[in-house]
Amino acid sequence: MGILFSFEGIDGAGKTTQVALLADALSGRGHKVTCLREPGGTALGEKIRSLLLDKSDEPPVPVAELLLFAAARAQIVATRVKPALERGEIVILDRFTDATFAYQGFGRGLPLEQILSVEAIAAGIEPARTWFLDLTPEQSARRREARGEASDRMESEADGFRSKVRDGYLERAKRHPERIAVVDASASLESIHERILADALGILAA
Ligand code: T5A
Repeated sequence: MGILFSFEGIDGAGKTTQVALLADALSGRGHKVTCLREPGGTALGEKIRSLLLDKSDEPPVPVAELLLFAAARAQIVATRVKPALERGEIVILDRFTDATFAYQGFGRGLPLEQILSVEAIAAGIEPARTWFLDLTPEQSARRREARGEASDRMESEADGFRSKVRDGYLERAKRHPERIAVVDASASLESIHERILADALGILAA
């Protein structure tokens, strides 16, 4: 059986950058690594990603948003994540269930019991380690501005929304201290990577 890792954080925290660095480092040590992103990672999931992130005249209401993220998750877990784990691979997810807890639970204010029920249906598996890259909403806004790309529907939410999302992640980390490592995402790319790689290698060696 393989091993599942995930990265979390508010928009622009550096997840995609750190996923790539970790995947390269582990591949270079001879591991077979599969990287996937949520929402997306499957043909169906990429279509759902567009429904969720493209700006539209009729944005989904919070419950519809929750269920669309869950549908994309059910698909990727069944068709990509579990098969890769069964092949003995390391799977690295760019976002997973903690994102729903933080964004739909704290950001949108949906009841946490609903979030956890849907999580049990759509995912049913837990990473061995999750790195929550912790950045303030102000730092996130500066990074996203520096990148100069147009914002998607979720990124267009105000900083107040990201502040609630960050609180959600911190609450989730308190609930799962053995799984979720809180990493200061304002540190340098290299120092964050070194810390995460050391942690990952420790888990793989155990
Ligand atoms: N969502 C998702 C939910 O609401 N519920 C859910 O259940 C799920 C799964 C998905 C959106 O959907 C929401 C959350 C999101 O709003 P996404 O594509 O995962 O969107 O989105 P983002 O988080 O927006 O992805 P980003 O690419 O914007 O952010 P990353 O991946 O965290 O950041 P990254 O690596 O691209 O870096 C951002 C910039 O910062 C620089 C990078 O070079 C880049 O320019 N950077 C650093 N600069 C200085 N120091 C560092 N340490 C740096 N690390 C990165």
